[in-house]
Amino acid sequence: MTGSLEEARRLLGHARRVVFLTGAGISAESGVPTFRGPGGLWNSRRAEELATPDAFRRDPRLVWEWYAWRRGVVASCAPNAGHLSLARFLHARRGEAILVTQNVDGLHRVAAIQEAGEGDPAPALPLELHGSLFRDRCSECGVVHEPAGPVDTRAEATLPRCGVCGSLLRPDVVWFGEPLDPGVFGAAHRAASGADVCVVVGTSGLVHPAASLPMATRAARGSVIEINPEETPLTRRVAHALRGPAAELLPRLLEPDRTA
Ligand code: BV8
Ligand code: ZN
Repeated sequence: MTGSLEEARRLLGHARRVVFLTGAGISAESGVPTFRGPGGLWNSRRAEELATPDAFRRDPRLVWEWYAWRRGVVASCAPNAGHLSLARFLHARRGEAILVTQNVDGLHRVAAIQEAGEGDPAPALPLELHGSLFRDRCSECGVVHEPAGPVDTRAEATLPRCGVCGSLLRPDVVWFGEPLDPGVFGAAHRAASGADVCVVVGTSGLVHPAASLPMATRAARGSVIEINPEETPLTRRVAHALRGPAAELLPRLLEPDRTA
């Protein structure tokens, strides 16, 4: 694996344009449950049934109960060494490196702001393919709202409502069967198609269209580096599979001098 890490570092060192694609695995060491691993959120049938527009139409209270619980879990989590090292790399290589995430936990945003200090966090902010747990959106008129505080999920009547049209608010995330924001996915696909290297961190590579992004880099003759403790459907298509946890391997890949 060390050989692969050295070669991956060299590849990254020569790359003029880099895109990162992250999944739930990068937040695992921050204590955020993944979706499909042991104890994963989707393991209970509930989860996959709840992250759909039909579930929200049928029982908005139950769906909000699950998202309010997840907000509480994530609110107590902090970015780990993987998030922070990646944010420093994005700040240092501003304009040449772009971060795309499937995660809705907001931890990349926290890391970008933390590592920017007094500076502009923008170069390290992610393109959020699946939205954010910490924004609400009107289920009718689409207006986005900052959450006004903890959601009272005791009854449908106590759920948050839109300040513009009075309809129910929903979490501002992309559910299964819903299209991704075309502007966000378009920008992510352009970044992947134009990258010399795509670094895929902590994703099972099962959810589309996000999982197609590393192949867009390959189709444009770029190389893919994967960081994951396990093999995934992407593994056989990557140039370097770095087998291990992101909080350990990202700093060793991105900041060799700092982690020597
Ligand atoms: C779309 C937000 C089209 C919500 C999420 C049948 C019916 C309907 C749709 C489909 C269908 N078949 C296929 C589809 C398409 C579907 C899809 O891909 N389904 C899959 C499951 C088969 N996709 C969609 O529906 C998408 N929309 O296609 O729309 C369309 C077009 C036009 C008009 C109408 C419709 C929307 C997909 C978005 C769904 N929303 N999340 C919420 O969070 O509640 S997806 C959810 O999965 C999360 O966002 C998550 O990020 C994402 C992917 O999971 P991962 O991030 O990969 O996490 P996972 O747990 O799976 O894996 C963790 C990995 O980390 C593992 O590999 C593990 O080994 C590794 N790991 C563990 N520890 C560490 C680690 N790695 C590093 N370090 C560690 N320490
Ligand atoms: Zn509204």
